Amino acid sequence: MTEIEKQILAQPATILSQEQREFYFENGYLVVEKIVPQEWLDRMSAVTNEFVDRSRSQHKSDSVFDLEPGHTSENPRLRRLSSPPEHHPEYWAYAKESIIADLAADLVGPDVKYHHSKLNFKWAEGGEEVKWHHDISFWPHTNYSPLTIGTYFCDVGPDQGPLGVVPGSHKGELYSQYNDKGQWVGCLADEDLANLDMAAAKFLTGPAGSVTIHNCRVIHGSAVNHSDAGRPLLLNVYSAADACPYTANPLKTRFEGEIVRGKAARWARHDPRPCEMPPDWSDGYVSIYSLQQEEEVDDDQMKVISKQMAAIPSGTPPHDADAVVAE
Ligand SMILES: O=C(O)CCC(=O)C(=O)O
Repeated sequence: MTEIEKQILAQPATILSQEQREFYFENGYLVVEKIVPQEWLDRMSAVTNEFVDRSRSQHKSDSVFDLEPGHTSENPRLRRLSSPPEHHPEYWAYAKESIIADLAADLVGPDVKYHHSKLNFKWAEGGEEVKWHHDISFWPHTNYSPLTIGTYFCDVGPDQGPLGVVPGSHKGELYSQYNDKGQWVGCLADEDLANLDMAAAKFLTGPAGSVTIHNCRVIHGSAVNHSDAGRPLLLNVYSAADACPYTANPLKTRFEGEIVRGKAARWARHDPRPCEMPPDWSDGYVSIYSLQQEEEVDDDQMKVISKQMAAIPSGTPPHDADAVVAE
């Protein structure tokens, strides 16, 4: 166990047992079943249904709605709602006020910073796969505390494309997510996967209200949803307050950098292990799906996306500005 992990464990937890915290440090992931109160699930499902309805008038993916091929107004098929808190206060209330921010504090320490969110739908009968990847090289930070907390709104079984993780891979190598032509593809190469023990992957199923937690280095992905039930998974990303991003957030939000538990950091913590840099997405980003599937994004689409991103205010500074002024 690292010194930082020991320090985190020495602080009292709000929700998790010491055993669960140790399991996360050892394996890089955790599932906590049925932890989200029904009231929150109802609120999240209600607002999500509104967005599915809104997507009916959408014909191309943009920086809000990422559409699966085959999406129509009669039969909406969303891959992702990007940055949900940017589009509805209910999602931000969930990210900030619910127990998921407490879960983050149990695992990164009492001072917790928000980074971004996304809602991956994995629609019934064909919802797209997510290829095996590390998150952190999409949004590098000065240390590897960032983690993603996924909330299952519905029961998720093995045929619905549950989130899959490779236990312990957060301690291993960070593999390149560029192809041999130097293009960012946002997933590991087949040659690298062939050298990993992919048979050890665990698929995180659970009843509605369960959460999945995975560290930003852990190799993870999910299969096509072949079942007749969707798999909406709301993913919220937090870090320790002393982890500072040094690239543009692909899912830009005014809430980036907000301290959701505890206090801001005066000092940034730097992990000596290097991190691969992503392309510069400050002008526009669609989603991991369109990158991994190597989909064409036309110029008109890109113009819309750039305009949408430019309209979002930047997040708060990631340092303790008030404390500096007070000195
Ligand atoms: O939705 C999933 O199954 C995986 C999502 C994921 O890894 C991502 O969006 O980065």
